[in-house]
Amino acid sequence: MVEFNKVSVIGLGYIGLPTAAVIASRGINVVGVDINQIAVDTINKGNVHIVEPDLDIVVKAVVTAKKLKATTIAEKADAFMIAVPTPFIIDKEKDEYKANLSYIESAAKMIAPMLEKGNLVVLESTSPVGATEKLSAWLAEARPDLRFPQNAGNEADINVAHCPERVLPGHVLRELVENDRVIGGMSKACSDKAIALYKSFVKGECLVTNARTAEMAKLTENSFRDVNIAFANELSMISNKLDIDVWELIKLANRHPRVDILKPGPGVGGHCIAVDPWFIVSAAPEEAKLIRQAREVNDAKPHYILDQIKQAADQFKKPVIACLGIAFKADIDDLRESPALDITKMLAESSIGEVLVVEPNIDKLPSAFDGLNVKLASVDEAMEAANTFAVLVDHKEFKEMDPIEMAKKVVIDSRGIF
Ligand code: SAJ
Repeated sequence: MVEFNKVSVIGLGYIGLPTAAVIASRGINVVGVDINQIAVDTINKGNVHIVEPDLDIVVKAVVTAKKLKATTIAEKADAFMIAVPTPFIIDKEKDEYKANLSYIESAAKMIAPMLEKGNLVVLESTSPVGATEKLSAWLAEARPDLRFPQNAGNEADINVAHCPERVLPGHVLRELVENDRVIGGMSKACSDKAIALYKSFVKGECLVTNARTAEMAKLTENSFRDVNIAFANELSMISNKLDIDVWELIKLANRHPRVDILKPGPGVGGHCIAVDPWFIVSAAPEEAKLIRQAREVNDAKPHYILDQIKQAADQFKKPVIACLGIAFKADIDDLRESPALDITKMLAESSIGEVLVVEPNIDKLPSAFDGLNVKLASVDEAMEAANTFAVLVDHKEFKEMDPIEMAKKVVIDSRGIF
């Protein structure tokens, strides 16, 4: 059994920090590395710079126990786990979407001087197919004195594997431990070593494959969701045209034992599902027709909902529109890549009337609304002042609103809660 006395996690964000904290809680020494000095200082004080339930408690415990420390400079370790962002770059002229691997390249350059024979390097970041091979090539370029799996296979001095993260924001600590993991080594030895690392903190099964399949598995999971949400979104627009209640329709269709339609909404937000399918499309544009079309359907949905809200508000002399929710999904405060926020902003920019933002998870409007005629309001204030309601997020506070009172208002309900 391989022993890991010290693990280094590169990138202390939404995935890296919880992963570092969970491994440290198993008694392994963990060094977290991040270029953000403020994040590093915050963690070393036992605090967190990201919002995730219970993460603060675990980080405080492992920092106090001296099992986790953060730094801006890489150190030697037995295993390195890379959890840096892999955003995509849009070339609007060429209509091309490409993955930006520069953070992985920087991480490779940072850890390469620290590598020693027997070390394991795992890429956790969601990546296009081939990224793990690229990572290994960057490491090999910086360390010609060591043997890497692309040339030495099982005999390599350094083992390299891909193990994509697949945790759901809001449930990260539980899913990190309970979810099954796909582990794709660049050789059998690489996979074996990576399994030993993950077995130290994962209760789910560790499923072995090669690096390319592991990369594609993660992209496939998120594309599956995207395509299926697009199907629901398309159904909602068809139903609207044919005067059918899409929620009733889906409920009925889902009573078929082999049908399970997802929920329509105002579009797809977050940093994963709306991004990852493009990695497949850009790698195989001729073949990935359905995946591209799904992205386009989901990206068009906010504009469709915006038009519906505008039409509804237009019947009033003085429209006062309450936008219920601007987060990217229910019961979180995360506003990044949020279709609800985009719709609210476009609505405010259209100057059609007064816009009230009802978002129980924040206490200050984000800078996206600077200079616009938008106010943050409570549910009660909105019920008092607004004549038009746009339900953009299915937060629990909205589900508790009085349906009889709501029936008296003009409501565009993109989440089907009323
Ligand atoms: N949404 C719908 N209808 C649905 C389900 C979701 O419109 O039926 C919308 C949500 O409102 C939201 C977006 O899709 O705007 C994404 O929400 P989500 O909860 O489905 O997923 P994320 O982005 O929070 O996390 C996903 C997860 N992937 C899958 O469920 C396949 C998570 O497991 C991944 O780890 C994460 O992406 C990631 O990092 O890739």
